[in-house]
Amino acid sequence: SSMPGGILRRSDSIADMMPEALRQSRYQMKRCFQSYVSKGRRLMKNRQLVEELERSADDKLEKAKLAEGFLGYVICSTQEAVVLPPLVAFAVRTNPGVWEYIRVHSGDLSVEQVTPADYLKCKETLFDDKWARDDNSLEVDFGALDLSAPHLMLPSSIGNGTQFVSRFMSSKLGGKPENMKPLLDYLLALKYRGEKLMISETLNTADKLQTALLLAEVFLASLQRNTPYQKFEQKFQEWGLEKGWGDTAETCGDTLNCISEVLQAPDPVNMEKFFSRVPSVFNIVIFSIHGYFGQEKVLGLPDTGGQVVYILDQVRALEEELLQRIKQQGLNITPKILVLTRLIPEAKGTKCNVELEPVEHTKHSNILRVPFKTDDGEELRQWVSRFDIYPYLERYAQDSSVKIVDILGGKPDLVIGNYTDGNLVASLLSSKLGVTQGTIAHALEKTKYEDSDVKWREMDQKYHFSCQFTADMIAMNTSDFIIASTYQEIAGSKEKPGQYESHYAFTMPGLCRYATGINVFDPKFNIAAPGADQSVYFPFTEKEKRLTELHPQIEELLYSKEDNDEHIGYLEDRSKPTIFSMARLDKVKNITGLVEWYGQNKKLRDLVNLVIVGGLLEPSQSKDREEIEEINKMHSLVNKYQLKGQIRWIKAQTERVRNGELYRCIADTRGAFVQPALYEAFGLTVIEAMNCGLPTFATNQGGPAEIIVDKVSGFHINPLNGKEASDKIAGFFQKCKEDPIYWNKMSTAGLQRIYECYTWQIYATKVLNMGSMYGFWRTLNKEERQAKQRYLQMFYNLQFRQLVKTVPKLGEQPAQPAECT
Ligand code: UDP
Ligand code: LCN
Repeated sequence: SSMPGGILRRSDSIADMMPEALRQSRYQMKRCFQSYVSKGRRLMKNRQLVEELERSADDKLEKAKLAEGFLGYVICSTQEAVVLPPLVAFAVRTNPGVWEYIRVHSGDLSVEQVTPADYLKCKETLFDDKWARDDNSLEVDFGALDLSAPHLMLPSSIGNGTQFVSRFMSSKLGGKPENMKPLLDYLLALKYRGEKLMISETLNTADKLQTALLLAEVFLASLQRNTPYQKFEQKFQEWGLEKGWGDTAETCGDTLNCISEVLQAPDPVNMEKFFSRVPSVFNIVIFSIHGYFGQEKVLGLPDTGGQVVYILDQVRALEEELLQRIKQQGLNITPKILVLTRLIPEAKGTKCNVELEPVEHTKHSNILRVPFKTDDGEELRQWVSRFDIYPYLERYAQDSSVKIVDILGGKPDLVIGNYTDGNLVASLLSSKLGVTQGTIAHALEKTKYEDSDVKWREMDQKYHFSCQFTADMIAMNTSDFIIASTYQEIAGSKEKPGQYESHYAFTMPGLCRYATGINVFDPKFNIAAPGADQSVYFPFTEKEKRLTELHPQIEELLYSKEDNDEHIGYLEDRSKPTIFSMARLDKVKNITGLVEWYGQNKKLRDLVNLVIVGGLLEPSQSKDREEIEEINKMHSLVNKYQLKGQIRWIKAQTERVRNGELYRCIADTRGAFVQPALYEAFGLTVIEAMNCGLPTFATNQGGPAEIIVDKVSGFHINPLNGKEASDKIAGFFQKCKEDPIYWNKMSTAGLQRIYECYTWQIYATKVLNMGSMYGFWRTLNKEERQAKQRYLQMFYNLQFRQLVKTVPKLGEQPAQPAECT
């Protein structure tokens, strides 16, 4: 019963198969388990478990046999194990999203399957024994309330929520005519500012609606396709059909046909089409609360990175798509999008102290800034780190909801949160106003810090993870849908759990045990990857669009010989191609890693120059502890490897239009972009570079591994193996030298990849479809949803509010150094 190849079906239980496997190599197994328990109580991670398993083999042959056998497979799939001699409890992850928990007795090798909660209790004993043994410790099980909610089955379908939902709805609405009632009710409820859309009250049964559709279809067939809606509006109304079907005979006919099909026998394709057509979303509110949120001079300020870029581009894309849809629906409605952030009176030269600011390149979208208030109702004047803002959020939600309703002239149709703070406020608002909610997390902090859940106490003073993880749990469970940028964000890879997945079952001893936190097989999960603004990041080959007026500045930035306060180092040989990287100078961005690889690789140094944009140039200029370390490291590497003449280090650049041209100027040298991060949630710079036609090497840890298909549309590099990474880059340039066409081939393939998968247009289409579809989905199973909502409200009140009280308000503590999102 061993598992060669390690393929396990979901139905195969490890607990069932393990005893037989243990019997097969009983002697080594005893030795292995002896070694596990010999060091006493402890938490073991995958690598340690595998090492000790290998050590228990007598020779190479046996080692190979062990590794290939079922037990080797189980140990390799074990993310972590809790050793409580004589027992060892394993958390085994056989596939993305699929976990099994077992307990093995090291003496008699008996095996028992345990629940996630039981596993967590074992784990807790290592950190808070008393709490772990208390029968009445707080245990939360959000899964217990999903009684009839359907779940996906296959790991490969995780993240395809809308597809699943449309399939499920088709089968639920089909069959008997009365099954169609929810959809009919949904249509009957559609309106804008009190004015009915699509159908009037008279069409209150599926039969009546079908008859009306039939009449209208026959009638439309007699018209010219481009006949404007106004010409037959009257006729439509006589049949009980209101505005919203289309702007011409053709679009109306199309929508009619689609809804007819759905009414007769719903199928997933028409179901999806139906929700992309139905006029249900006009006003959207997007929360991005912390940081400095603005359109200029904010990038590089603490807590302010890709999230700001993402949201501004997102708003532009959503507005464009909304306008197009509304026009096609034949409606005369102005959509509105509000980005809610906090107003910071001490704005440091940014516009973060301005209440209402139009979003550039949009017609109807604005940034609305609402201040945080102190207990005595005063405006909080200064910036607050994202780790410390919990005490202000509830009040913020109340204040902003009043303003929102005021500006929009009513409720929004959709609220989308970003990051923990934005998602929590979005949850409060969506519960209060009863509107559809979407969740986005550019990064979930829990996975960034090892064992930050079980060791929350140690970190709480600095990070307040007790608040953050609680808020994340509330938001994920309240939200109707979750937008992820990549699959790995949800469910990771074969080897590594995803960010959301790591919230499935976890515990914060002394605080709360999550028997089920969030399940990645829930159909609320969807992938919609962002793009890059294509008016800024376009291919270097589009000669007529190139910003040649910026070339003298860029020339100075890259090639002038003198150091100044913007750049240090210079490039001796301009004829070489350039490798380029740009990022905040955080540790995880690993820019110093890249510099070191370059320094150590003679071949690479012979072939190319290195240009870095990021951070500040002097440690004394920075307030961020991590950045200071990285700045010092940069200087010492430049000296150690004598890089002057081959490296140019330019400080952080905030003008994105010029940055776009900078990528292209690097492409002019037939260079490449390198993103060497130790981990990257998504990686906007990767798609910016690819959009400019710059061949790209990017980390295989996180989002970029999915954006790029290795050796096809760019290259993966392993940030933990600098030699291999730098050889791979050198190999590329060597090959380009021999075959210049190769460079162009990679450049084009990168662009092709972008156009197929990573554009804001694709994103906007997907997200608006989600808004519409989940808006209906949430009306199904109402009772069950309400019960869950009650549970969440109680949890918010009894748990979250108490935790918030542990966070000092500003002025009560020295500000903590923070890093950015
Ligand atoms: N960026 C910039 N100037 C810099 C460094 C970065 O304008 O000196 C921009 C970059 O072009 C990208 C964003 O900041 O649009 C960074 O997003 P990414 O997803 O790469 O990383 P994050 O900072 O969000 O972790
Ligand atoms: C935050 C990050 O850390 C990046 O990985 C993302 O690309 C960015 O937000 C936009 O989602």
